[in-house]
Amino acid sequence: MSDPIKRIEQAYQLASERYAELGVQTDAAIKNLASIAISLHCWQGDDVGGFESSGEELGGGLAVTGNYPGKARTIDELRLDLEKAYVMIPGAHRLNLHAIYGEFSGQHVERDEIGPEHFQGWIDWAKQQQIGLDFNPTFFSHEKANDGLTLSHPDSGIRNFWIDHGIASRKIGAAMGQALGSPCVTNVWIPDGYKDTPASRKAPRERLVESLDAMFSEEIDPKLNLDAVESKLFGIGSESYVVGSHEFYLGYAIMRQKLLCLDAGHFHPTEVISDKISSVLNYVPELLLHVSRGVRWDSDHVVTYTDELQAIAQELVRGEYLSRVHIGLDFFDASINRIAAWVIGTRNMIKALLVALLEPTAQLEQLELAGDFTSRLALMEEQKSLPFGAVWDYYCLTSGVPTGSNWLSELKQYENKVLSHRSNVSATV
Ligand code: RNT
Ligand code: ZN
Repeated sequence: MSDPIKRIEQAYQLASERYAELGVQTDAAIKNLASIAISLHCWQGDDVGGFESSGEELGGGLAVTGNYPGKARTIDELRLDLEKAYVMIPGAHRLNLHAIYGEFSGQHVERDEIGPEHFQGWIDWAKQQQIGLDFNPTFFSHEKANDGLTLSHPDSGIRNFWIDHGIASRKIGAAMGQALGSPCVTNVWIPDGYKDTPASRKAPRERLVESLDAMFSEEIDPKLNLDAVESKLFGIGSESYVVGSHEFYLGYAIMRQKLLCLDAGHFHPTEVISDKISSVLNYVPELLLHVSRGVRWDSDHVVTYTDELQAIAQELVRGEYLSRVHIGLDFFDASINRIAAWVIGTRNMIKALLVALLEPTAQLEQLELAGDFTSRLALMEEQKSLPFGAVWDYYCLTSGVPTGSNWLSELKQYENKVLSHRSNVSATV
């Protein structure tokens, strides 16, 4: 039994029999799992820097800490790093791009002038990698966002500039969706808010509704582009008031039938998005998730295998919501190897989905309906020690990606060969 492949296969066989006793088919779970795409966020690769020539500092109240060497400095480096991440993650996934990651060839292209041509290289690369693309207009790291207001700005010139950026971004999303044959989710997050108590909470919100309506006025085929809106509780510099709060966007998404984006780090610390999914899906057509991990505040830590991550995955599987929920990741950690951050976070998300797919949900629901809460609790607890690790290893093995922590040594080699030769430019501490 020293052959590691054989060991994984045998362990899987035993696990499969164990799950079958509960009426769960591991093969079916694996097959379902393979069809779920996770959208990896490009911005973990370079600390939300992007490739505009203006060299604006990270804004919008976003902060990346750490100065781990090897940050991607060019689009080619970022693609190389992403390719490295994808081969360590089982399944077929997506990439989530921000507008500042266009290929501007050293030219200054204003945000309201960007077009699909600046993302042709990404589209070609995505085709070759066989991944779908998602998109985000960038309403931060820009002189016109420096006072912390964009789409809700009192100055109509500034508002219109950002509306035009949003319009341009939706066209890029549609071009991506068209070229790749899979709808692009274009997500709108703006940093707008006030550090201190506002005199009017009302006016910026009324302006934001108008700006969003103007931005979304052109109908776009949902087969090409889907619009999402993302709320936040507070940010650095917007501690007292955020224009796009949860209630604001929940109402907007319901009223205009847009996708609502729930970011796991954007709520009160004891509030969880796993409990919101089955509520809001009664009213909005689809959801986008920004799976993240807040630590004390919206600190965007790498996604780990937490109770909340498991609860999110359970909700998606139990509610049969997978076709209506787009799963994206959103964290930025510059204190560890940036590719490892992608790999750890994404593998955890997939692992949580696998465990949810291995749950004997029907049985639990029957117990619940019968009022047998003792058995419900007992079975839920027993499940926590079922051999899902053996199924996970087998899934990695048959997907042709490293099993267990074997990906780490591969990544260390890449770090020595490639990352360590990159000069540590503009590290943020
Ligand atoms: C910010 C939002 C937003 C960003 C990305 C970079 O609080 O979570 O989603 O993280 O757009
Ligand atoms: Zn987010």
